[in-house]
Amino acid sequence: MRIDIITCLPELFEGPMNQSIVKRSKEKGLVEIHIHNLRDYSTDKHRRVDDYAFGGGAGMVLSIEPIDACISKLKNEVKYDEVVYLTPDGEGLNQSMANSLSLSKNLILLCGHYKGVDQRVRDHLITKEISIGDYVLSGGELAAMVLADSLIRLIPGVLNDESSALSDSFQDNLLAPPVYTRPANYKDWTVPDILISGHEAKVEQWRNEQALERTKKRRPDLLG
Ligand code: 6GU
Repeated sequence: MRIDIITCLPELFEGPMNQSIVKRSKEKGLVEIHIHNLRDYSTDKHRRVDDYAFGGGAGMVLSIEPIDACISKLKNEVKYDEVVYLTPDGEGLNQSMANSLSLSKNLILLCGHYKGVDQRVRDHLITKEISIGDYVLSGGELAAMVLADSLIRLIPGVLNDESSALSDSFQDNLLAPPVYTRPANYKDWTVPDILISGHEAKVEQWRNEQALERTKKRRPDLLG
């Protein structure tokens, strides 16, 4: 998978996109991430990428020209499955959306800032609008990283078997069951006997029950 991220704050991506699972997926050649500084596509002498809103009101709006210049350049080189705009009024990200987007070969993620982007960007250049939850972030960058991470870990070969994505919370509309590791007894806080029994089928059954119990208690909405 190739992910092209368009942002006014490219530095924000340096940490999160170069650690842990995302780092290893790049090293394995399974993922390419290209960060594009929107300012590099400004024709303004001060490299400005935003302007005042027509009709007035507080807050600057990202202009269409640098965004179109960047997206057009990328589209000349690569065929994209989706051009995604991260925005709080987009469709809510969930595991089933992540599963289907993880099958993409090439994606553009556009990070908005300030008061958003010129509506004509959304009308003519964007194919999908995604929000990561009902709260407002200062910009789309953290949301783009959340989305990228959720997709990358689903690519075959990115996770090893023991951390398989299939047992994650939400993957079958159930939260994940509790997990334990050594020591089996810490300050008399003990591990459920069944997990130490060596009885695989019973462990499996216990985990299913716990997952269902947790989901009922914490997220009954997932059970429908
Ligand atoms: Cl995608 N962007 C911003 N700025 N805030 C958000 C969001 C996105 N998703 C939830 N809040």
